[in-house]
Amino acid sequence: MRPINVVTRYSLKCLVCLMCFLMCSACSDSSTAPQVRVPAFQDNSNCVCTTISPRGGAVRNVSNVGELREAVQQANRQGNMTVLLEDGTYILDQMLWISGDQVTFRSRSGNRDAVILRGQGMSGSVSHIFNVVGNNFTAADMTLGWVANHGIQIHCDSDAPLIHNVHFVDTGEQMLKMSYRPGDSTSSDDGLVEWCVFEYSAGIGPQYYIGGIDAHQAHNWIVRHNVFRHIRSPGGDLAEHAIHFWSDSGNTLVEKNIITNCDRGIGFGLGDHGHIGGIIRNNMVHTARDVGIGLENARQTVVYHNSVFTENYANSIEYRFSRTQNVSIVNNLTNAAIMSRNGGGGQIERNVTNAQASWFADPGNGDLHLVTADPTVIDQGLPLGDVTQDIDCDPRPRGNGYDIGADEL
Ligand SMILES: [Ca+2]
Ligand SMILES: [Ca+2]
Ligand SMILES: [Ca+2]
Repeated sequence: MRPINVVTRYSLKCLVCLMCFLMCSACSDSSTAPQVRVPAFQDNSNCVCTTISPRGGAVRNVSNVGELREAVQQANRQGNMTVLLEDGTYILDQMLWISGDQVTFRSRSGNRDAVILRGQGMSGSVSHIFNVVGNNFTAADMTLGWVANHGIQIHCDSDAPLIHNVHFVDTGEQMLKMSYRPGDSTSSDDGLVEWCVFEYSAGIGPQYYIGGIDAHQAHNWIVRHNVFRHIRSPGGDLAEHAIHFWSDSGNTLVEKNIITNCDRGIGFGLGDHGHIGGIIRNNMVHTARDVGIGLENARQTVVYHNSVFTENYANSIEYRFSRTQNVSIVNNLTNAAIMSRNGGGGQIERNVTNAQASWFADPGNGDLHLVTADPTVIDQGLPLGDVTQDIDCDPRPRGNGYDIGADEL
């Protein structure tokens, strides 16, 4: 289970070729026992939210909705443009449709709380803030939401978006959506979502058809260092996961996120709409009604070093359905079971599933840092060469070995 290579976000296209090669190799090599193929995401993200570098192109400053709309029109005509928003609240009366390539929206101050883009509320007439069909879209350092559908929608084949330090609030459906069209095989590839907060201000969502990140047919996305709060359905049906990649999505990296008080945590696949490859590691997940990490028809996925605190449900991690094969679930710390359902198969090793609330700093708010050095947890993990940090970017291993779960003491 050594990493195959050193790969960064900027060489993900090489990774696609590599994964292609590996998948083909795995399929054609029927003479040996199946092995989990670990994708080559290096474990080197930085636990400091740094300002993104200028994206290039023309720069236009805006300070009101009229100027913002004019800037969008210019950006869609010419592409390659940065729109800097002055501090203030921008109340939209319709969504912003982004068709230009290489278009960036960010606050000039860099203060996420000081630039607010909002619609007319979750039952209002504004469907989105950003509805994106261009490539290389960037949104950074702002707050957005109070819309009927999605805060940001990325359409299929809109590649390499960057969503950085954005606070999503109160959307009528999923907060960040990567959509696909049935019969259209194009995909949104190489996206990065980092240092964002996704939450419902009332502590609960407006209906069940909500979620944090909902991605269909998306490939090579990275979701890291984000916080998800209160993504919960008010009724009997469950909300979608805080982070959900499905409908033939693949090679997703989900790491160092904190999820708290959500119905479901992290999902790869759902029912027949599966997922291939990918890594879920070093996350802290607290769910209030259902599974913390769910693999459904997800194959060749690794789930390493997560801490999961599950309330009102029997399983912290599930691997489910017959096409869930060759998954590896190792060194996770949970308070409920790790369970195969409906024929899911995998390598399940060195997990601790009887964690007590008292072991964690503040489990009801998703802080699953260890406050107790339980001897079944400390230094008891299986050595994994491709996990070199914990959720805090503390180096692993420390002491005499790898600590189970997301936190190395
Ligand atoms: Ca694409
Ligand atoms: Ca240790
Ligand atoms: Ca730590």
